[in-house]
Amino acid sequence: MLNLEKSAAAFAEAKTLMPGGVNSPVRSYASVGSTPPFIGRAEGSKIYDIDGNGYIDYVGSWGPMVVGHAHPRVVKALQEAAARGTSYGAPTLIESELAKLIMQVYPSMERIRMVNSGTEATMSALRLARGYTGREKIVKFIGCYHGHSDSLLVNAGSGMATFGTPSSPGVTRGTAADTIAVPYNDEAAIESVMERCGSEVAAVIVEPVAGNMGLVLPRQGYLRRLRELTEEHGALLIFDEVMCGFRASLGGAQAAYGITPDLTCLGKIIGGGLPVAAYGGRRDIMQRISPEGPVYQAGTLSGNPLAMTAGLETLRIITEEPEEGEADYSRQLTIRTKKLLLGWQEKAKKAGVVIQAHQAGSMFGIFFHEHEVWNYDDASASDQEAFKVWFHAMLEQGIYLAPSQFETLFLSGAHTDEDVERTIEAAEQGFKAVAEMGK
Ligand code: KE4
Repeated sequence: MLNLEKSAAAFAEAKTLMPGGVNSPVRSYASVGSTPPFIGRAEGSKIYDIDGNGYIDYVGSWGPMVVGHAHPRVVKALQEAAARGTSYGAPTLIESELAKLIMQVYPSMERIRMVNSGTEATMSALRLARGYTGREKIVKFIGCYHGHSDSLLVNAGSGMATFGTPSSPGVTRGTAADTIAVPYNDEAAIESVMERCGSEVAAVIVEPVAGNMGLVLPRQGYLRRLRELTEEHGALLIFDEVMCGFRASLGGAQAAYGITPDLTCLGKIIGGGLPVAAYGGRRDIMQRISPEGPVYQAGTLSGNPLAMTAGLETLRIITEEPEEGEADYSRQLTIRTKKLLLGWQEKAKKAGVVIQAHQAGSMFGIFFHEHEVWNYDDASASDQEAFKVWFHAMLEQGIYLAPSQFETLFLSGAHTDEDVERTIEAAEQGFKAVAEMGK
C-alpha cells in the first residue's frame, strides 16, 4: 500500500483553499476515488511525491513534457532568461524565433498568434472563424475537448442537426444553440449536419487524433471527408492539435494524415511545461486578427519571454537532426511507445484480459473493452471499474498513469528501455488484478 500520508494532509488543507483542492479537476483523482499524490519534484521520466514515493511518469503534465522533466538544456535556458526579467509586455526576438520554428514544422500556419492556454487558442480560433466567415454556427464532436470556453462546453442536442445543450451550468442556451455536436468518426452524421445547415457553419473544430475520450484514432478517410465537406460548404476546418501536435507525428495529425486545415491550435509541448499555446493558419484568415484586422484578441502574458524560452528549447531538442543512421526524435518515441504497448498487450493476453490498445506516435492508451473503440459511446462503454483497479495496481508499483479512462498517456525522450521494461513488468500485476476482480 502506498504511503500517501503527507499528500493526504496536504489534500485536506488544499480543499479548504481551492475547489476540490486542485486547480484543474482531473488532478483531484475523483474518477479513481483516491488521494492524489502531491508532487514535490520531477526529473527526466520520473516524478516524486512529497511522501518520498517515486514513479515513472506517463502523464507528462498532460503532454507538454516530451523531453522529460527538468531537461538540463531547458532549465539552463530558463535560468538565463529569468535573469533578464520575466515579462516585459513588449515585442521580443524570442517570440519570432519560436514562431519561425513552429511554422517550419506546420507550414499550414502561415501566420501564428501566441496565447497562454489551449482554451484561449481554440476560443480565439472560433471567434476568428466567425469573424472571417460572418457565420455563427460551429460544429464540434462528442468526446472531443477543446478547453473550457462557453461555445465548446456543449453536448449534442437530441437528434443530429438540432443545436447543442450546455454541458456545464453557466453556459447560456443562446451560446449552446450556436454549437452543433455530432459523433466522432461518423461520416453520415457530419454529412447530414452539413447538408442541413452547412451554409450557417463558420467552422468545424476537431481533435484530428482524439485524446480526451481516451485515445481514439480517426477512421480511414474520415479527416479527408471533413476537409471535403468544409470546403464544399465554405466552412473553415480547425484542427485542435493542442494535444496531438508534435505527438501524432512531429508535424502532428495534419502531417500524419496529409490534411491541411484552415486553422490549427497548438499548446502543451510548444511551452515545454510553461503556459504557451497558439493558433494560426491561412494568411488571409489570420490577417483579420487585431491589430491587423477587426477580430479582437489580446493577452497580458502572451508571448512571455520565459514561456517562449522553455518552448523554444524544447522544440529545438525534438527537431534536431538525428545522428547519421539514427531515427529522428519523434520516430524514436514512436518505436519505444509501440514496444511498451506490445508488452502490455502480451501481459493482458496472459492474464486473460481483453483490452483495446491505441497509439498515435508518442500518445497511447488502453480501453478495457471487448470491441473496437471509435467514438465516445464506445469509450464510455468500456469497463471503468476495471480501469480503476488497473490504475491503482500500476500506481502501487510506481507507474504514474492518467487517473481517468478518458485521458491519454505520453512517452518522453527521457523514458529509457529500462523504464519501458519496468512498465511492462508492472502490467503483469496490473492485468492480474483486473482478472481477479469479482472472483
Ligand atoms: P488548456 O486550456 O487546458 O491549456 O488546453 C485545453 C485543451 C484544448 N485542446 C485539447 C485537445 C486539449 O487536450 C486540451 C487540454 N487537455 C487536458 C487533458 N485532457 C488538460 C488537462 C487538464 O484539463 O487539467
